[in-house]
Amino acid sequence: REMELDLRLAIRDGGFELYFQPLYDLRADRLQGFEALIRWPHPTKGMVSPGEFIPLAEETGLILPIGEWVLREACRIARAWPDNLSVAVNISPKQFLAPGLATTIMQALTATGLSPERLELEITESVFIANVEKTLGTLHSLRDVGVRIALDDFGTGYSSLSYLRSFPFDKVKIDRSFVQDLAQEGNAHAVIRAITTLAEALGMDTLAEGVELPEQLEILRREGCQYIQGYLLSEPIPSAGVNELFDEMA
Ligand code: G
Ligand code: G
Ligand code: MN
Ligand code: NA
Repeated sequence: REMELDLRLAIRDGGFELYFQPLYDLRADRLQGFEALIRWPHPTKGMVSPGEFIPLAEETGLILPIGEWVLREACRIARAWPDNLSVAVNISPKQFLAPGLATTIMQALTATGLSPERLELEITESVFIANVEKTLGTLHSLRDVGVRIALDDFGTGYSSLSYLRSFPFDKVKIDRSFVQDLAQEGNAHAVIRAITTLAEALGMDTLAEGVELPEQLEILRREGCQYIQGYLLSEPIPSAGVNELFDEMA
């Protein structure tokens, strides 16, 4: 397929870019760090969104070299940030289940000099479906490296609770579908409260994704959600934009 060939060329030629979206700590009232999100400025198609090419990359196995590049690049860029800021990197299911992930991560950390506690890996529940035992083994080996682990898109799978009990995630990222309903009256408040209460009891942080409205932020704060992310604060921005942000903050 044409798109597959283009992906191979982009891998060979360094044709990807990372954008960054702020993760904000409501309780401490400060920036926690940024989530790295890949972008593909395509020579003829313009900016291709990861929603369009990550599935193909997963299917073809090209996610492995792409994922290695993302890790290395995210660590390299974060190394230059103030050292109380972390970077979150999405790890796709095939990448997670491939052998040697812990080694790849250690190499990225060593090569860039980023300390492990500044790197957060985001995984989705779908990795558990493939093989629970193997997933737990990999998660523990990553924990041994010293990186933090977040469960992404929480609530979209079908048996999330059993995974929460099986592994001590550092953070649970509540899917934006729950946040969207927050501005209206209804059960969304109760769902957010239940997730934050449960996560807290299990010693995990909670982050709400897709926060777009001030009303949503206020409700999340009230319901005890510690971290937020969303267009209300900022869209994903290029690395140069992150540096401008630091200049403004200084
Ligand atoms: O960045 P959004 O704006 O378009 O991302 C769309 C989807 O692509 C999200 O589900 C996001 O998790 C995924 N995604 C973005 N960047 C990466 C990446 O570097 N690796 C993987 N595996 N997924 C990514
Ligand atoms: O699947 P994951 O949560 O890793 O991907 C994050 C996705 O959510 C990216 O595509 C990012 O651009 C998108 N996103 C981030 N903030 C918002 C928001 O406030 N509203 C919406 N609709 N999407 C968002
Ligand atoms: Mn994510
Ligand atoms: Na998510």
